[in-house]
Amino acid sequence: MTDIPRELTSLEAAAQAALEAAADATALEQVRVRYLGRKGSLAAVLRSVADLDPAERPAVGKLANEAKQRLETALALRREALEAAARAAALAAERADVTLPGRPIPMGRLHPSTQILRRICQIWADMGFQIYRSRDVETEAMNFELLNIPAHHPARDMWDTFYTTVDGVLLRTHTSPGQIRAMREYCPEPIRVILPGMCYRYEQITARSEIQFHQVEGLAVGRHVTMTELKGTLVSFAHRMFGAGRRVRFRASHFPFTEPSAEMDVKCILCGGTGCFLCKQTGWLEILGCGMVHPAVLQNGGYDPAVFSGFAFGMGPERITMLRHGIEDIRYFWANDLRFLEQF
Ligand code: 2NM
Repeated sequence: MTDIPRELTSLEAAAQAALEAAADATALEQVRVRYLGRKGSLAAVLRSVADLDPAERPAVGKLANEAKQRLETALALRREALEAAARAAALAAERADVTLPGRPIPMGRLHPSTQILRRICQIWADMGFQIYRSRDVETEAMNFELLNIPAHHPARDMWDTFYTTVDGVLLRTHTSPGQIRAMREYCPEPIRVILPGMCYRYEQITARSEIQFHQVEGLAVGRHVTMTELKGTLVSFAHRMFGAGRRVRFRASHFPFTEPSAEMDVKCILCGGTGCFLCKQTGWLEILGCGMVHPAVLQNGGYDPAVFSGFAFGMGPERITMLRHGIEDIRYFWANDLRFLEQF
């Protein structure tokens, strides 16, 4: 009698135990090579079947083949089980907890100058003023001569100017040249426009003066535009901008392009008028300049000053923002420091 059936039984038991013990695909492959591979233990047993007595061969061969079948089935099952476990582990590792709070994405925002500019424009638009845009690069004639500021006149000293390399071409020192362009475009129709935009001045940069800043200028021209309307319109603006109860006063002033000229103050928004550092103990804050358009300027815009009259005004959005928020240095506006910008 041959020992092969017993050998097969113990080999199969050992192989089954090894399969169960294999913890991953690599270990499983080692088990397969060792027991079921071409040079494995089972193959050796099968080869020895050939040496048996021919009468014994079929029955033993059948036993061996059945053992091989069972082991191959067990191997496939074990492989599947290991793969399923690996998949489950991977899924568990990648699992997203949808109940966790999201990561905050920092929000962008508009520059404080843009915010105030939009608010000012909205107020004037509500009052029926059309927004007119004009160029930053201007001619000397538009920026000065046509606004009643002749060359060599001492008034020129009010505007230190960036000139370009082209003779007679400069960066506008105020948005007023755009008013000449608006008048020439719409003359002889009545107009109500505001002109928001950047202005440039060749100055020492300090806490109180920058070389670039915004202006919003306004202009109304018609057959019967009066100083009373100028005052009423600007008081209405001040009430919309600073609150309906805000007290306002006008002081006489001087500009080359208006006559008479004035400046408008509002009661200090910090102390309410009792006096503080913001209003320099005066109780008032200067908000804008204004006046009746000079006849020479109306003429340059194409309007006959004997028939037409107009009022104009100009304000600085950065200055108003500084007053509103108690900002003590105008250089913050263009320094691009997020610690400043993120406060608005
Ligand atoms: C100001 C103050 C007073 C002004 C005048 C004109 C024009 F071109 F129509 F004559 N535009 N803007 C003006 C008047 C501007 O800024 C402080």
